[in-house]
Amino acid sequence: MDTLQAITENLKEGQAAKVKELTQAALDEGISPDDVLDSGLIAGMTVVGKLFKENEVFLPEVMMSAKAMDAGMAVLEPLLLKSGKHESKGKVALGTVQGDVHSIGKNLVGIVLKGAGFEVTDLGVNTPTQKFVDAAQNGAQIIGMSALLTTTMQHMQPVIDALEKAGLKGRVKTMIGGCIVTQEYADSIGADGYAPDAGSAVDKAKELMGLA
Ligand code: B1M
Repeated sequence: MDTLQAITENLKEGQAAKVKELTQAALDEGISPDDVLDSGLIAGMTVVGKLFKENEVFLPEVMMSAKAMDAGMAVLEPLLLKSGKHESKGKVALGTVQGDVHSIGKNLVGIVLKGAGFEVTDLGVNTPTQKFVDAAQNGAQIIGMSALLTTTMQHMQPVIDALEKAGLKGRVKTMIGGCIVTQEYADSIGADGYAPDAGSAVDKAKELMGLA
C-alpha cells in the first residue's frame, strides 16, 4: 500500500494521529500538497460518504473520519496558503447555512481562497441569515454559502433576498456550493456564482471580482 492509499485507509478508520503522520510522510516523499489533498484525504472522505449512504458506517464513525480529515488538513494548510501573501484580491465571508454543521468543504474553500490571495472571514456553521447580511454590511464583497443537505440548501435563497432587501445586492456578490448544490439551483435562486469544488471556487471568486 502506498502512502496516499494508507491516508485513505486510515481516514476511513478515523485514525486522526495516523492520518496526520502519513500526511507529513507523503509531503516528505515529495508528493504535492494538492495530490495529498485530492488523492489521499478527499479520496478517503469520498469512500466514507459512500459507505455512509449505503448504511455500512454510521454517524460516530463519520465524525471520527471528519476529525481525521481535519488532522490531515492542519498539516496541509500552511502549504496551501503559501502562495497567498500578495495584495488582497477581495473580501469573502464564508459560512455553512442555517441548520447545517458540515464544515470540511467550507473550510477547504476558505483555505484555497486565502491561498489565492483573498481575505476570508469564516462565519462558521449553522449560520443565520442575518450573520451573512452583517458580514456584507461590514465590507465583504462576496458572500459564500455552503450547504450539504437538501433540507438546508433552502436557507440560501433567504440570504440572497435579505441582501437585496438591505440594498446590497448590486455591491455584494453571492457564491454557493456544496455536494447537493448545482448550477441550475444557483440560477433558480439568483446566486451570482456556483462552484463544484474548491479550485473552481477560486476561479469563480476571481470572476465575480472582475479579475478573471
Ligand atoms: Co453528513 N451528510 N450528515 N455528516 N456527510 C452528507 C452530506 C450526505 C450526502 C451523506 C450521504 O447520505 N451520502 C447526507 C446528505 C444527504 C442529502 O441531504 N441529500 C448527510 C446527512 C444525511 C447527514 C445527517 C442528516 C445525518 C443524520 O444525522 N442522520 C447529519 C446532518 C447534521 C447537520 O448538518 N444538521 C450529518 C452529519 C455529519 C457529520 C457531523 C457526522 C459529518 C460532518 C463533520 C464536519 O463537517 N465537521 C458528516 C460528513 C463528514 C458527511 C460526508 C460523509 C462528507 C462531507 C465532506 O466533508 N466531504 C457527506 C457525504 C459526502 O459528501 N460524500 C455527508 C468532503 C468535502 C471536502 O467535500 O463538503 O462536498 P464537500 O465540499 C466540496 C464541494 O462541495 C465544494 O468544495 C468543497 C471542496 O472541494 N464546496 C463549495 C463546498 N462548499 C462550497 C462553497 C462554495 C463553493 C464550493 O462557495 C461558497
